[in-house]
Amino acid sequence: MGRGNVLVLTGAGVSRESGIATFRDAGGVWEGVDPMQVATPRAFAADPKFVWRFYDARRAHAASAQPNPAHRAIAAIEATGRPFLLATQNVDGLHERAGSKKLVRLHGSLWRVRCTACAAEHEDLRPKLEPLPPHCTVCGAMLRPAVVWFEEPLPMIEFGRAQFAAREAELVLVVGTSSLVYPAASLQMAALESGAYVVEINPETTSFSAEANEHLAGPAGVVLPALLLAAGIPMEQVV
Ligand code: BV8
Ligand code: ZN
Repeated sequence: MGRGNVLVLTGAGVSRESGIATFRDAGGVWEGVDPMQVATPRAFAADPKFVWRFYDARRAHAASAQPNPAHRAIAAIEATGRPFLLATQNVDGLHERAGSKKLVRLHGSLWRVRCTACAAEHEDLRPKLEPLPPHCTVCGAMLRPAVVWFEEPLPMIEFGRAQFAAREAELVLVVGTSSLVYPAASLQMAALESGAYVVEINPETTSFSAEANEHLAGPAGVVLPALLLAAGIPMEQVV
């Protein structure tokens, strides 16, 4: 304790106020489509074009969305210069666009593609990819979205950094996640066990709410700027 390290863990709820649907709420992504049909290695092997269409639509949607006050508040905490890490499950790139730099992407990114054969990985910021599925310029094999699907392991270095930060943190903010998807949801538990003060920010109660030291009920884009105001952290200086 007294280390001053801050870890922020985020999920889809943080982008809700940017107009991006969450996964498991009413009207969420998984209401219209079964995750097992689009977000598993098996689904991709069975119908790559169908899976690519799903991700292409999400790329187009994310490209037209803007970061909201929650993303900006998180970037402003980092900008104070205290020991900080953001570990996000989001793949939409809005944290980066709000100015967050010290971040790990636990579930990859919509804006990166990876070769299914030679493992070449690169950034691709085009909102729409034509024709689908895209192919590798190095070896000609099919490209896949560089996101983590169900039944796939999380990127080891990123998850390791988040685990380390969870054990070192004095304060952890768990923002906009249902805390249902593992191993990401194990991070807030590890932080609690190491003695961090863990605050959940979510308009709804979740499977984690009873464990958290505090639950601040409200939208992230309202609660986070209010917390910064109370802490005397300016929102404007970022980017
Ligand atoms: C693995 C990325 C092993 C791509 C996603 C049974 C028990 C425990 C675990 C398992 C189990 N059965 C299977 C598993 C494992 C599985 C898992 O956890 N399943 C759960 C669902 C039961 N996990 C895995 O498969 C992981 N891999 O275990 O690998 C392994 C090891 C070695 C070798 C090989 C394999 C991989 C998981 C990664 C899945 N990837 N997607 C893409 O996006 O398409 S999952 C998906 O859920 C999302 O992408 C997201 O990243 C993730 C988390 O969701 P949330 O962000 O929390 O979103 P959700 O909709 O759930 O909640 C939104 C919240 O926001 C709500 O609480 C809402 O109230 C709140 N909210 C709304 N508005 C606001 C708000 N909050 C604040 N402000 C607002 N305005
Ligand atoms: Zn290749």
